[in-house]
Amino acid sequence: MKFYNAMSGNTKRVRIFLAEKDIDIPRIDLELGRDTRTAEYRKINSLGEVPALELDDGEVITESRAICRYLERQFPEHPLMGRTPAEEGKIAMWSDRIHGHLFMTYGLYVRHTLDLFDGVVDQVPEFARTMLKAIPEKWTWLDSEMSDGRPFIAGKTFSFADIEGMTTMMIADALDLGIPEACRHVHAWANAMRTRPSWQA
Ligand SMILES: N[C@@H](CCC(=O)N[C@@H](CS)C(=O)NCC(=O)O)C(=O)O
Repeated sequence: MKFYNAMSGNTKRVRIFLAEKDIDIPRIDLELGRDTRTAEYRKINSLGEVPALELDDGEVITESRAICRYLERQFPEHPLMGRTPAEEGKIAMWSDRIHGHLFMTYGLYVRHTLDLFDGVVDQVPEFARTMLKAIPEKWTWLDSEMSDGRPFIAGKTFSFADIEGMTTMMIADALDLGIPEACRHVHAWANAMRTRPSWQA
């Protein structure tokens, strides 16, 4: 297998996943916006995006969340997506919520702001401002959800939902647009996530 990687939130999701599962896959490090936009790389992913996972038979899986789902099935030890139907449902629910409401709010802000994405999307500054404004209220929502004292986003055990949260934290740190001070439940969770060896992935 080969893992096509670069410095980005979507690749970080896969790197944390691999580290949590203790899986070692040969990695090809690309520079975002340069190597990802070559004709050669478009043969791997026609969208010119990372991450991508090339399997031993030459098949390629793209989209970070699909890659994680594949890895979960292929390497079932240290399950991160649930052991029972109820756990699976709960973890899928929370990972979708964190991805849709938190990660994508940052993601859309970045796409409509950074020079890197100028031309990739038609950047609309007004839309970027709307996303920026929404960030604190998204964390406040998560804080009220986590005020029940659960240690992890989907409940009692670390899961893919926490990886979605960690991926969002990475972007928040990079942009210096972090978790509001008042969100003490989220801060307690985030501080615990920063101590996990996979945070360095
Ligand atoms: N849905 C995809 C999104 C991947 C994506 O948007 N990757 C961006 C970086 S965050 C990329 O590779 N961009 C390449 C470029 O702009 O040249 C996933 O989850 O993997």
